[in-house]
Amino acid sequence: MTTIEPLQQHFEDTIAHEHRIEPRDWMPEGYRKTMIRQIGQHAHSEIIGMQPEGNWITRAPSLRRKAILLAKVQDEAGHGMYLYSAAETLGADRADLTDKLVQGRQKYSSIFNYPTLSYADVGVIGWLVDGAAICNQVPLCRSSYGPYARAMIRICKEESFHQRQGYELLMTMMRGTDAQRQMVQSAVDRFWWPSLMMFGPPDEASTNTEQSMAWGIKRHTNDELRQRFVDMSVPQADKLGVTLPDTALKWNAERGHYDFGAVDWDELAAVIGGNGPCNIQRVAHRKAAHDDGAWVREAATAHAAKAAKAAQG
Ligand code: BYC
Repeated sequence: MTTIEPLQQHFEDTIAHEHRIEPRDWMPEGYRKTMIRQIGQHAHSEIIGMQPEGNWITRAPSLRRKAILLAKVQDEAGHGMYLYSAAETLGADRADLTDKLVQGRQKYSSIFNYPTLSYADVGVIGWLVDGAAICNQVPLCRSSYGPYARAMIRICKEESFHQRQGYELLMTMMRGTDAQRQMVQSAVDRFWWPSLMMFGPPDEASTNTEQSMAWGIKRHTNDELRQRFVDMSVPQADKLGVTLPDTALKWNAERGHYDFGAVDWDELAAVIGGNGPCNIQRVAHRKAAHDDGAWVREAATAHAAKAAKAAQG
Protein backbone atom coordinates (compact mmCIF):
# COMPACT_ATOMS: atom_id res chain seq x y z
CA MET A 1 0.00 0.00 0.00
CA THR A 2 1.40 3.42 -0.92
CA THR A 3 1.25 6.22 1.60
CA ILE A 4 0.92 9.80 0.52
CA GLU A 5 3.95 11.11 2.46
CA PRO A 6 6.71 10.22 -0.05
CA LEU A 7 4.63 11.69 -2.85
CA GLN A 8 3.94 14.84 -0.86
CA GLN A 9 7.66 15.04 -0.02
CA HIS A 10 8.59 14.68 -3.68
CA PHE A 11 6.13 17.44 -4.60
CA GLU A 12 7.52 19.76 -1.93
CA ASP A 13 11.13 19.03 -2.92
CA THR A 14 10.30 19.76 -6.55
CA ILE A 15 8.86 23.15 -5.58
CA ALA A 16 11.74 23.90 -3.19
CA HIS A 17 14.34 23.15 -5.90
CA GLU A 18 12.43 25.26 -8.40
CA HIS A 19 11.92 22.27 -10.67
CA ARG A 20 8.66 21.81 -12.57
CA ILE A 21 5.61 19.79 -11.61
CA GLU A 22 4.58 17.79 -14.68
CA PRO A 23 1.13 16.35 -15.53
CA ARG A 24 1.90 12.79 -14.38
CA ASP A 25 3.43 13.88 -11.07
CA TRP A 26 1.45 13.56 -7.89
CA MET A 27 0.15 16.92 -6.69
CA PRO A 28 -2.11 17.99 -3.83
CA GLU A 29 -5.73 18.44 -4.88
CA GLY A 30 -5.58 22.10 -3.83
CA TYR A 31 -2.65 22.69 -6.21
CA ARG A 32 -4.50 21.00 -9.08
CA LYS A 33 -7.64 23.03 -8.36
CA THR A 34 -5.71 26.29 -8.15
CA MET A 35 -3.89 25.62 -11.41
CA ILE A 36 -7.14 24.73 -13.21
CA ARG A 37 -8.74 27.90 -11.81
CA GLN A 38 -5.90 30.20 -12.86
CA ILE A 39 -5.21 28.59 -16.25
CA GLY A 40 -8.95 28.39 -17.03
CA GLN A 41 -9.47 32.06 -16.17
CA HIS A 42 -6.42 32.98 -18.18
CA ALA A 43 -7.64 30.99 -21.21
CA HIS A 44 -11.10 32.61 -20.96
CA SER A 45 -9.45 36.05 -20.79
CA GLU A 46 -7.59 35.44 -24.03
CA ILE A 47 -10.76 34.28 -25.79
CA ILE A 48 -13.05 37.01 -24.40
CA GLY A 49 -10.16 39.45 -25.00
CA MET A 50 -10.62 38.95 -28.75
CA GLN A 51 -13.92 40.86 -28.61
CA PRO A 52 -13.01 44.46 -27.70
CA GLU A 53 -10.39 44.65 -30.45
CA GLY A 54 -12.26 42.37 -32.86
CA ASN A 55 -14.94 45.06 -32.76
CA TRP A 56 -12.65 47.26 -34.91
CA ILE A 57 -11.50 44.77 -37.55
CA THR A 58 -14.16 45.81 -40.07
CA ARG A 59 -13.45 49.49 -39.43
CA ALA A 60 -9.64 49.52 -39.45
CA PRO A 61 -8.34 52.74 -41.02
CA SER A 62 -6.17 51.00 -43.64
CA LEU A 63 -5.47 47.58 -45.10
CA ARG A 64 -2.17 47.50 -43.18
CA ARG A 65 -3.87 48.19 -39.84
CA LYS A 66 -6.55 45.62 -40.63
CA ALA A 67 -3.94 42.92 -41.36
CA ILE A 68 -2.08 43.74 -38.14
CA LEU A 69 -5.23 43.68 -36.04
CA LEU A 70 -6.46 40.42 -37.59
CA ALA A 71 -3.12 38.79 -36.81
CA LYS A 72 -3.19 40.04 -33.21
CA VAL A 73 -6.71 38.79 -32.56
CA GLN A 74 -5.78 35.42 -34.09
CA ASP A 75 -2.76 35.25 -31.78
CA GLU A 76 -5.12 35.71 -28.84
CA ALA A 77 -7.22 32.77 -30.03
CA GLY A 78 -3.99 30.76 -30.19
CA HIS A 79 -3.09 31.75 -26.62
CA GLY A 80 -6.50 30.59 -25.46
CA MET A 81 -5.92 27.24 -27.20
CA TYR A 82 -2.50 26.64 -25.58
CA LEU A 83 -3.98 27.49 -22.22
CA TYR A 84 -7.04 25.24 -22.56
CA SER A 85 -4.59 22.47 -23.55
CA ALA A 86 -2.52 23.18 -20.45
CA ALA A 87 -5.70 22.94 -18.33
CA GLU A 88 -6.52 19.60 -19.97
CA THR A 89 -3.19 18.18 -18.77
CA LEU A 90 -4.60 18.63 -15.24
CA GLY A 91 -7.73 16.62 -16.06
CA ALA A 92 -9.97 19.59 -16.87
CA ASP A 93 -12.41 19.19 -19.73
CA ARG A 94 -12.39 21.96 -22.32
CA ALA A 95 -16.14 21.78 -22.99
CA ASP A 96 -16.80 21.96 -19.28
CA LEU A 97 -14.54 25.04 -18.94
CA THR A 98 -16.42 26.76 -21.77
CA ASP A 99 -19.76 25.88 -20.15
CA LYS A 100 -18.58 27.40 -16.90
CA LEU A 101 -17.53 30.58 -18.70
CA VAL A 102 -20.81 31.06 -20.55
CA GLN A 103 -22.80 30.25 -17.42
CA GLY A 104 -20.85 32.90 -15.49
CA ARG A 105 -19.38 30.28 -13.12
CA GLN A 106 -15.77 31.04 -14.02
CA LYS A 107 -14.07 34.41 -14.22
CA TYR A 108 -12.06 36.17 -16.91
CA SER A 109 -10.04 39.38 -16.70
CA SER A 110 -12.01 42.46 -15.69
CA ILE A 111 -10.30 44.57 -18.36
CA PHE A 112 -12.32 43.05 -21.20
CA ASN A 113 -15.60 44.36 -19.80
CA TYR A 114 -14.88 47.90 -20.98
CA PRO A 115 -16.01 49.16 -24.39
CA THR A 116 -13.65 50.14 -27.22
CA LEU A 117 -14.90 53.50 -28.47
CA SER A 118 -12.32 54.49 -31.08
CA TYR A 119 -9.39 53.06 -33.02
CA ALA A 120 -7.04 54.62 -30.47
CA ASP A 121 -8.41 52.03 -28.03
CA VAL A 122 -6.76 49.33 -30.15
CA GLY A 123 -3.41 51.08 -29.62
CA VAL A 124 -4.00 51.63 -25.91
CA ILE A 125 -5.01 48.00 -25.40
CA GLY A 126 -1.75 46.98 -27.08
CA TRP A 127 0.32 49.41 -25.03
CA LEU A 128 -1.31 49.24 -21.59
CA VAL A 129 -3.34 46.01 -21.52
CA ASP A 130 -0.73 43.85 -23.23
CA GLY A 131 1.91 45.76 -21.23
CA ALA A 132 0.19 44.82 -17.97
CA ALA A 133 -0.27 41.26 -19.21
CA ILE A 134 3.46 40.97 -19.97
CA CYS A 135 4.38 42.40 -16.56
CA ASN A 136 2.13 39.82 -14.92
CA GLN A 137 3.07 36.92 -17.18
CA VAL A 138 6.87 37.13 -17.52
CA PRO A 139 7.28 35.82 -13.93
CA LEU A 140 4.73 33.10 -14.76
CA CYS A 141 7.27 31.67 -17.25
CA ARG A 142 8.95 30.36 -14.05
CA SER A 143 5.68 29.11 -12.62
CA SER A 144 5.95 25.68 -10.99
CA TYR A 145 3.51 23.90 -13.32
CA GLY A 146 5.49 22.87 -16.43
CA PRO A 147 2.84 23.08 -19.18
CA TYR A 148 1.67 26.50 -17.94
CA ALA A 149 5.21 27.89 -17.65
CA ARG A 150 6.07 26.68 -21.16
CA ALA A 151 2.85 28.12 -22.64
CA MET A 152 3.74 31.44 -20.99
CA ILE A 153 7.11 31.65 -22.76
CA ARG A 154 5.52 31.60 -26.17
CA ILE A 155 2.61 33.80 -25.12
CA CYS A 156 4.94 36.45 -23.68
CA LYS A 157 6.94 36.61 -26.91
CA GLU A 158 3.77 37.26 -28.87
CA GLU A 159 2.43 39.73 -26.27
CA SER A 160 5.66 41.75 -26.53
CA PHE A 161 5.08 42.07 -30.23
CA HIS A 162 1.47 43.12 -29.55
CA GLN A 163 2.63 45.77 -27.14
CA ARG A 164 5.05 47.22 -29.67
CA GLN A 165 2.37 47.37 -32.36
CA GLY A 166 0.05 49.21 -29.94
CA TYR A 167 2.73 51.73 -29.05
CA GLU A 168 3.64 52.22 -32.72
CA LEU A 169 -0.02 52.85 -33.58
CA LEU A 170 -0.26 55.44 -30.80
CA MET A 171 3.00 57.11 -31.87
CA THR A 172 1.58 57.41 -35.39
CA MET A 173 -1.68 58.91 -34.11
CA MET A 174 0.21 61.35 -31.86
CA ARG A 175 2.06 62.62 -34.95
CA GLY A 176 -1.31 63.14 -36.66
CA THR A 177 -4.08 65.69 -36.14
CA ASP A 178 -5.40 67.28 -32.93
CA ALA A 179 -8.47 65.07 -33.20
CA GLN A 180 -6.26 61.96 -33.33
CA ARG A 181 -4.24 63.14 -30.30
CA GLN A 182 -7.50 63.67 -28.42
CA MET A 183 -8.63 60.16 -29.31
CA VAL A 184 -5.41 58.77 -27.85
CA GLN A 185 -5.71 60.83 -24.66
CA SER A 186 -9.33 59.79 -24.20
CA ALA A 187 -8.40 56.11 -24.61
CA VAL A 188 -5.59 56.49 -22.05
CA ASP A 189 -7.99 58.21 -19.64
CA ARG A 190 -10.46 55.32 -19.91
CA PHE A 191 -8.00 52.40 -19.82
CA TRP A 192 -5.37 53.51 -17.29
CA TRP A 193 -7.20 52.62 -14.08
CA PRO A 194 -8.79 49.41 -15.41
CA SER A 195 -5.26 48.34 -16.49
CA LEU A 196 -4.04 48.74 -12.90
CA MET A 197 -6.98 46.59 -11.79
CA MET A 198 -5.79 43.71 -14.01
CA PHE A 199 -3.22 42.84 -11.32
CA GLY A 200 -6.02 41.89 -8.93
CA PRO A 201 -7.09 43.19 -5.53
CA PRO A 202 -4.57 44.79 -3.15
CA ASP A 203 -2.36 42.30 -1.32
CA GLU A 204 -4.26 42.56 1.94
CA ALA A 205 -7.48 41.55 0.14
CA SER A 206 -5.99 38.89 -2.14
CA THR A 207 -7.30 35.49 -1.04
CA ASN A 208 -5.04 33.33 -3.20
CA THR A 209 -1.64 35.03 -3.29
CA GLU A 210 -0.07 33.54 -0.18
CA GLN A 211 -0.77 29.92 -1.10
CA SER A 212 0.00 30.48 -4.79
CA MET A 213 3.38 31.97 -3.87
CA ALA A 214 4.15 29.10 -1.49
CA TRP A 215 3.47 26.69 -4.37
CA GLY A 216 5.66 28.69 -6.78
CA ILE A 217 2.68 29.44 -9.04
CA LYS A 218 2.88 33.20 -8.49
CA ARG A 219 6.32 34.76 -8.03
CA HIS A 220 5.25 38.26 -6.96
CA THR A 221 2.28 39.77 -5.20
CA ASN A 222 -0.42 41.74 -7.02
CA ASP A 223 0.84 45.05 -5.57
CA GLU A 224 4.47 44.36 -6.50
CA LEU A 225 3.52 43.76 -10.11
CA ARG A 226 1.17 46.75 -10.19
CA GLN A 227 4.03 48.98 -8.99
CA ARG A 228 6.35 47.52 -11.61
CA PHE A 229 3.77 48.32 -14.29
CA VAL A 230 3.33 51.93 -13.10
CA ASP A 231 7.12 52.42 -13.04
CA MET A 232 7.53 51.18 -16.59
CA SER A 233 4.50 53.02 -18.00
CA VAL A 234 5.25 56.57 -16.78
CA PRO A 235 8.34 57.16 -19.00
CA GLN A 236 6.52 55.55 -21.93
CA ALA A 237 3.59 57.97 -21.45
CA ASP A 238 6.04 60.90 -21.37
CA LYS A 239 7.65 59.78 -24.59
CA LEU A 240 4.26 59.38 -26.21
CA GLY A 241 3.11 62.81 -25.03
CA VAL A 242 0.01 61.69 -23.12
CA THR A 243 -1.02 62.44 -19.54
CA LEU A 244 -1.84 59.55 -17.23
CA PRO A 245 -5.10 60.42 -15.43
CA ASP A 246 -3.69 60.42 -11.89
CA THR A 247 -2.72 63.67 -10.15
CA ALA A 248 -0.99 61.72 -7.36
CA LEU A 249 1.50 60.16 -9.77
CA LYS A 250 4.92 61.33 -8.60
CA TRP A 251 8.48 59.96 -8.46
CA ASN A 252 9.42 58.98 -4.91
CA ALA A 253 13.22 59.04 -4.72
CA GLU A 254 13.24 57.42 -1.29
CA ARG A 255 11.28 54.38 -2.48
CA GLY A 256 12.80 54.42 -5.95
CA HIS A 257 9.29 54.04 -7.38
CA TYR A 258 6.42 56.21 -8.56
CA ASP A 259 3.73 56.92 -5.98
CA PHE A 260 0.25 56.68 -7.45
CA GLY A 261 -3.35 57.39 -6.43
CA ALA A 262 -5.93 55.06 -4.91
CA VAL A 263 -7.44 52.46 -7.23
CA ASP A 264 -11.24 52.23 -7.05
CA TRP A 265 -11.51 48.71 -5.63
CA ASP A 266 -15.31 48.92 -5.56
CA GLU A 267 -15.24 49.27 -9.33
CA LEU A 268 -13.03 46.16 -9.65
CA ALA A 269 -15.38 44.19 -7.37
CA ALA A 270 -18.39 45.32 -9.42
CA VAL A 271 -16.76 44.35 -12.73
CA ILE A 272 -15.60 40.96 -11.40
CA GLY A 273 -19.09 40.47 -10.00
CA GLY A 274 -20.63 40.75 -13.48
CA ASN A 275 -21.65 44.41 -13.33
CA GLY A 276 -19.08 46.06 -15.59
CA PRO A 277 -20.14 48.05 -18.65
CA CYS A 278 -19.92 45.10 -21.09
CA ASN A 279 -20.07 41.88 -19.02
CA ILE A 280 -23.46 40.80 -20.35
CA GLN A 281 -22.65 41.45 -23.99
CA ARG A 282 -19.21 39.76 -23.78
CA VAL A 283 -20.61 36.53 -22.35
CA ALA A 284 -23.65 36.59 -24.67
CA HIS A 285 -21.37 37.03 -27.68
CA ARG A 286 -19.15 34.15 -26.54
CA LYS A 287 -22.20 31.93 -26.03
CA ALA A 288 -23.58 32.79 -29.49
CA ALA A 289 -20.20 32.02 -31.11
CA HIS A 290 -20.03 28.71 -29.24
CA ASP A 291 -23.57 27.77 -30.29
CA ASP A 292 -22.88 28.78 -33.90
CA GLY A 293 -19.82 26.51 -33.89
CA ALA A 294 -21.75 23.40 -32.79
CA TRP A 295 -21.89 22.02 -36.34
CA VAL A 296 -18.09 22.31 -36.67
CA ARG A 297 -17.55 20.33 -33.45
CA GLU A 298 -20.07 17.70 -34.59
CA ALA A 299 -18.42 17.41 -38.01
CA ALA A 300 -14.93 17.16 -36.46
CA THR A 301 -16.10 14.45 -34.04
CA ALA A 302 -17.75 12.50 -36.88
CA HIS A 303 -14.64 12.84 -39.01
CA ALA A 304 -12.38 11.66 -36.17
CA ALA A 305 -14.65 8.65 -35.54
CA LYS A 306 -14.58 7.75 -39.25
CA ALA A 307 -10.78 8.09 -39.39
CA ALA A 308 -10.41 5.91 -36.27
CA LYS A 309 -12.67 3.22 -37.79
CA ALA A 310 -10.70 3.29 -41.06
CA ALA A 311 -7.42 2.94 -39.12
CA GLN A 312 -8.78 -0.20 -37.41
CA GLY A 313 -9.30 -1.64 -40.91
N1 BYC B 1 -10.28 40.26 -13.22
O1 BYC B 1 -6.65 36.29 -4.66
P1 BYC B 1 -6.53 37.03 -5.94
C1 BYC B 1 -4.30 39.01 -21.68
C2 BYC B 1 -10.15 37.34 -9.02
S1 BYC B 1 -5.40 38.21 -20.69
C3 BYC B 1 -11.09 39.24 -12.88
O2 BYC B 1 -5.51 38.08 -6.02
P2 BYC B 1 -5.05 35.37 -7.82
C4 BYC B 1 -4.74 39.59 -22.95
C5 BYC B 1 -9.27 36.14 -8.80
O3 BYC B 1 -9.36 35.25 -9.89
C6 BYC B 1 -4.98 38.69 -19.04
N2 BYC B 1 -10.93 38.52 -11.74
O4 BYC B 1 -6.36 35.94 -7.13
C7 BYC B 1 -5.68 38.93 -23.73
C8 BYC B 1 -9.84 35.59 -7.51
O5 BYC B 1 -11.08 34.92 -7.76
P3 BYC B 1 -11.31 33.34 -7.48
C9 BYC B 1 -5.31 37.61 -18.08
C10 BYC B 1 -9.90 38.86 -10.95
O6 BYC B 1 -5.46 34.28 -8.73
C11 BYC B 1 -6.15 39.53 -24.91
C12 BYC B 1 -10.23 36.84 -6.75
O7 BYC B 1 -10.41 37.85 -7.72
N3 BYC B 1 -4.14 37.23 -17.34
O8 BYC B 1 -3.23 39.07 -21.26
O9 BYC B 1 -3.99 35.07 -6.81
C13 BYC B 1 -5.68 40.78 -25.29
C14 BYC B 1 -9.18 37.25 -5.73
O10 BYC B 1 -7.95 37.65 -6.35
C15 BYC B 1 -9.01 39.90 -11.26
C16 BYC B 1 -4.15 36.24 -16.45
O11 BYC B 1 -5.16 35.60 -16.26
C17 BYC B 1 -9.23 40.61 -12.45
N4 BYC B 1 -8.46 41.64 -12.83
O12 BYC B 1 -4.51 36.62 -8.68
C18 BYC B 1 -4.71 41.41 -24.53
C19 BYC B 1 -2.84 35.96 -15.78
N5 BYC B 1 -8.09 40.00 -10.28
O13 BYC B 1 -10.71 32.64 -8.64
C20 BYC B 1 -4.24 40.83 -23.36
C21 BYC B 1 -2.88 34.80 -14.84
C22 BYC B 1 -8.39 39.07 -9.38
O14 BYC B 1 -10.62 33.00 -6.20
N6 BYC B 1 -3.59 35.08 -13.63
N7 BYC B 1 -9.48 38.37 -9.77
O15 BYC B 1 -12.80 33.18 -7.44
C23 BYC B 1 -3.03 35.70 -12.54
O16 BYC B 1 -1.88 36.10 -12.57
C24 BYC B 1 -3.84 35.81 -11.30
O17 BYC B 1 -4.90 34.88 -11.39
C25 BYC B 1 -4.41 37.25 -11.01
C26 BYC B 1 -5.25 37.18 -9.72
C27 BYC B 1 -3.27 38.21 -10.83
C28 BYC B 1 -5.31 37.71 -12.16
